[in-house]
Amino acid sequence: MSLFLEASQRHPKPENRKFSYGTAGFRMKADLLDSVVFRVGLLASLRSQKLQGKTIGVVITASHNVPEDNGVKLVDPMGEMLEASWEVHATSLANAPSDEQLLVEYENLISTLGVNTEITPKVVFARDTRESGPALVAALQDALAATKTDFVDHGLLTTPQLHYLVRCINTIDSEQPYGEPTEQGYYNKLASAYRKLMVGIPSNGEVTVDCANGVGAPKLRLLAETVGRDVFQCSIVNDSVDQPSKLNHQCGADFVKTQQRLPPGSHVASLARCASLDGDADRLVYYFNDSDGTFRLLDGDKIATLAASFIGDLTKAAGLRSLNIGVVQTAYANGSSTSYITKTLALPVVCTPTGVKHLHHAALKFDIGVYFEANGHGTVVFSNGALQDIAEYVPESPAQAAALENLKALVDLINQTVGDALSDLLLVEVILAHKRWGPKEWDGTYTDLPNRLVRVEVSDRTAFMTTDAERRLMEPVGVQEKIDALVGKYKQGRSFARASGTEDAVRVYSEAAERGEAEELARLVAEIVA
Ligand code: NG1
Ligand code: ZN
Repeated sequence: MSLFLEASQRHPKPENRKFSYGTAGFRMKADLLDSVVFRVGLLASLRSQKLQGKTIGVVITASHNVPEDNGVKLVDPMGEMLEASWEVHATSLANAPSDEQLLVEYENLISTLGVNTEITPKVVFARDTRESGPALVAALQDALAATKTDFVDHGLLTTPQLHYLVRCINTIDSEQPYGEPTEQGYYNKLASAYRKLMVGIPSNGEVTVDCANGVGAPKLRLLAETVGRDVFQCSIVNDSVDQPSKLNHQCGADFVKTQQRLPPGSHVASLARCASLDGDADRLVYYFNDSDGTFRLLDGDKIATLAASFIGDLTKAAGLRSLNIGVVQTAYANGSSTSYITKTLALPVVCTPTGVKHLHHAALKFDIGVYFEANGHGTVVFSNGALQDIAEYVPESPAQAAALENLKALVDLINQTVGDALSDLLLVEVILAHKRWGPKEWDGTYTDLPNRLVRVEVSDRTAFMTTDAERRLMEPVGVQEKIDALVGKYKQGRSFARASGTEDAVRVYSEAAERGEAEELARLVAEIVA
């Protein structure tokens, strides 16, 4: 085990730091991450051995955060987020105070988890465009070498591309291979599905895509080339990946969603479709400038409703009426979107705590589950039963046959492992083309209630304990009653407070019938919480 200790000594843990594997893995200032990434490498290797040598993924990214940050997270064999019960193991390895204690923790995990160390572990990894990426990759490789892990470095990839690769690798010899386990295989799968869906459908013209100056830019370019300009025209902006300080700066999905305005410097014609990705291309939002110049955001809720309505129509047209379709949201979903789904689309809605792993698992309970966070992270998942029904159904008319073919292509177009901005972009483009809708028609499906999200600095955010999918506070005692009394005074008022899982703050969300009221409600709830 001296190999282990020697390697660990090269990656000392910063003193007096407590790390925690949260909703986005570990995420912080990049210069604190070296030991954390090394230790995540150790855990990736153990997880692979525990799962009989299945391939585990590691992504080095801090998504929409500032360029100085970075992060690391694990991907499970089916391309899902790390199983929740292993998050504590990640946390305990990351916090071992010395190299020797790290070794003790590591061996402890081997025995308590019953890991067979004879099995050769397999890991694949990739990173985003941050400057700190290569050094962190070196720390990861050090851990993988020390544990004699077989690994493949996939260089720069979007987060969802790595999820795709992991699933492909682990299903290659199964009855349901997910796809060819290469980056080009990813483009080919999406492009071929997109082209099938666009047969006989007039193209909807160009979409302008802001790539947050991140990894999405070169990857979208490759995807667009594979799809072909005859059916997919996109203009790529904010693609300066060679200037790392520009990443997510005044652009990208998080900027557009939180600021509710165009990235400065964008010049778009009114009613032209625009979209923004985030720094690792797993979030997507759309927007446009209306004819009177007002900015209109088409966020994750609007993407979810668009997808759910299209898939609902398609399954009916294909004759697969028995498939149950549901939508999963979080408390941040605009109340108007929830009413639209339940009343107009007549589909069930489930609300889960924040964090896509919660949404993903809830979505798997439907035959077809559509899930999106309002910030644009989401996808659609098809159950095995639904996939089987779709594969085996014998259409009773040419119209049913055509719809069924489209449904099959849609299954391939959607990255079912995780929310994927590139796959979601093609999905939205297909649906708009089929419906012959511009952004205004899409926006017109329902009107968002005015809303406000504020960040409140508190002395101890762990004091804020929630229930009911984070919509109600149980602690500090008495706070929820005060919020309730306030909310009751506002027409269509709704507000909640919860501790952020990624920042040291409490977030307060509010909505109400009028803009001024939503803002006032947020301010007053923030005062209660502070
Ligand atoms: P926190 O910081 O727990 O609110 C944020 C986002 C989540 C999710 C995670 C992971 C909001 C309000 N919250 O979580 O939706 O994306 O980051 O990145 O957007
Ligand atoms: Zn992201």
